[in-house]
Amino acid sequence: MSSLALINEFLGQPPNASSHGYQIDHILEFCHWFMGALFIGWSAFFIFVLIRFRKRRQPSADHLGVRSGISTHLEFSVVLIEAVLLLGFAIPLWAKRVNQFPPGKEALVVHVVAQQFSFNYHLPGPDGQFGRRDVGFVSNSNPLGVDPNDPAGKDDIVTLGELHVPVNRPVIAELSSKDVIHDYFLPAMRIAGDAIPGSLIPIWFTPIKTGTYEVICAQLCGLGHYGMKGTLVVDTPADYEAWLKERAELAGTQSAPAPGAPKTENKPPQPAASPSPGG
Ligand SMILES: [Cu+2]
Repeated sequence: MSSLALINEFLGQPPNASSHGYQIDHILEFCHWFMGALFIGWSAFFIFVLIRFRKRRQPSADHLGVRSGISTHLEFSVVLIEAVLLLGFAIPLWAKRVNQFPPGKEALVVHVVAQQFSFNYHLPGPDGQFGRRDVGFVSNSNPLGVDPNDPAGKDDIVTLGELHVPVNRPVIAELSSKDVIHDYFLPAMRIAGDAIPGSLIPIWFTPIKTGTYEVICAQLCGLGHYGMKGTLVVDTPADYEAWLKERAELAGTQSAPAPGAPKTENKPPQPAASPSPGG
């Protein structure tokens, strides 16, 4: 990291923990320095104008205005730099993020379902298949409405507020919402995406450092918006398997017990996922 990159840290950006994040950081770094230069330049110009065109020196208005071409050249260069930033860096990077998804088999696919005021996670469980979801099955104990009669959904894992992923494996998060527009934002992964009711919006990232990271909602979605803060835990593959196993054992206990599965009947309906009081 060059000393120029310290500007991101100075402005409060958490360290990057994803494989593509450094590209985002380079653009942010450049933008921050560029905006800093513009701020100083325009401020200096403003002060110059205040002094140069003060009333004592300029008692009557000059209707001809500016005669030098400096300001035109300056403004043209600013537009040029901004165009290069947008067309040369921002749009190509964005296009890469939305067009070049990792193959589904290689990636971990997780459904992120936002609601006021938390993020629910739906994982396919050991069989690798998501169970069907229907709004008709939604209840307190089955927040995502996983169909209890669908065999693919029997081992599905549903968690609230906390997601575990293995390090160095691409993660595809499919975002949707149960109520209003939210925005699933992983600052350390340098990725965010809107969760919009009626839409399924995929985003992807590859975590490269184990640790616990912040998940926040980046759309002001209601009074309990602040309470949507959650955690993303990037595990070593062994730790991730252990978490998955633990969750898989609890799976099925959150949906209404189907006939033929009496073992789960007396278990508490929701795993101890410690939902934070949304507010
Ligand atoms: Cu929200």
